[in-house]
Amino acid sequence: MDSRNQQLFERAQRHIPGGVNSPVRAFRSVGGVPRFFVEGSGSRVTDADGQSYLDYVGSWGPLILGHAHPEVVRAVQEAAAKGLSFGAPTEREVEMADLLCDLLPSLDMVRLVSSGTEATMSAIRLARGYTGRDVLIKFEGCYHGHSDSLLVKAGSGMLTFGNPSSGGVPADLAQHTLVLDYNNIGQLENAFAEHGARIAAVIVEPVVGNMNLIAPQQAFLNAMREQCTKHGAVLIFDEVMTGFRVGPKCAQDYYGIAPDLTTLGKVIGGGMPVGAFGGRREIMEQIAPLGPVYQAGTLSGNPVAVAAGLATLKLVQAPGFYETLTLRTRQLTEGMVAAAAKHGVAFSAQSVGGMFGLYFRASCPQTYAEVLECDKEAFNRFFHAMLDAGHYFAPSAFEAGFVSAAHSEADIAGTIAAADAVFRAW
Ligand code: KE4
Repeated sequence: MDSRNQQLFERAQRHIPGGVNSPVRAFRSVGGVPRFFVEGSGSRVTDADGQSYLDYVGSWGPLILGHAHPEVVRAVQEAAAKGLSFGAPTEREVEMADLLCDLLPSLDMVRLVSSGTEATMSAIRLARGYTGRDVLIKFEGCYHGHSDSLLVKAGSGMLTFGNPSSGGVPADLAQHTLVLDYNNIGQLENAFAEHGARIAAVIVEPVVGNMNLIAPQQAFLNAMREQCTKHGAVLIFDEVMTGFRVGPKCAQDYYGIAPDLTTLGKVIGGGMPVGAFGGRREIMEQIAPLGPVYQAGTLSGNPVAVAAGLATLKLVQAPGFYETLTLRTRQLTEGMVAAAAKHGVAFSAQSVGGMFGLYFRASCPQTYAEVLECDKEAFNRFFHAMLDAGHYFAPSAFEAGFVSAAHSEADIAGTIAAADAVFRAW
């Protein structure tokens, strides 16, 4: 008899492409049947077959407090009882804007949207409108959502402009995107030397979470800041994933870099659809209705979603929140590294704040090329062995993982013990 997950997956594929509403959920990278979740509570989720898992995906980052935090749920219920949406300003959006600008010194102004994709798409249009330039620099392996200018892969040869990495993206749009190598300072400086006057913006994940986790070299971020300042390009920190995940004031504070624009999402919605872009006043004042760069959204600043985000952002500001989250995450990665070493498995791992990377490679990769050296089949084998043991990791070797404040020391120890058993049987 097929499992309930299998039955649901077969049914889902009739009317939903691939049976999922976002590709990574389909388990195509790891194989097998995706789990259909019916409930989450704290550090755990339960699937349609009643199987419970310790959750290290957390909806890809938003659930930093764990699932169904009572104060977040209550905030949503109270807001919903007063109306789901107005398409008009509400005090809660003003509270959110004030809070974000108070927490992030680089934000003079901020605009709320409904997803990270909308945030980065809008920030790129704004940077192009503000500078009057077209060229965008991004880095191979970084993901910033699915707007056309970002679905671009490196052109052949060095410093050549991009080609579409997705169907439906016009070549003459992709050609405005220059795709460089993450942590490669020389290449970045050469690109500015050659094209500086045409570069509207650089968009970067200050800690990469979309080619597995890659930590930046401080000199790389410093060079990026210097080059953007020197050439009048807009530095966009895409903090959709790192925002309030790596620390109380995001990656920009963690690495001491003030971007010109910041994009946010995930944690600032606490599991509900909220994104944001913000930054220097002189740039943000180019956005409609003040300026010539158009951007809009029916549900932007939705009061129910913002209520979840506000409740989440208030709770993560509690004294010691990030110290504990960082400690738990480090305990997880160090425990798994020790277990793999004990059993002679080529494995490495690292964490930044509440996010982590696991690699079937002897040392942590620092570049996209080194990520590609990781043993993907080994990861897939590990993924399924841990899934069967009740520990749910991202269903792809090219994704970061996340710990929540709801993960107890016992949870972390349990996952390490499960990994030890998997490595022992390797
Ligand atoms: P959304 O449009 O998915 O809300 O955000 C896009 C985005 C932008 N910037 C960064 C740094 C991101 O990580 C994301 C989305 N992250 C993926 C996880 N790799 C979301 C999961 C998915 O696509 O289903």
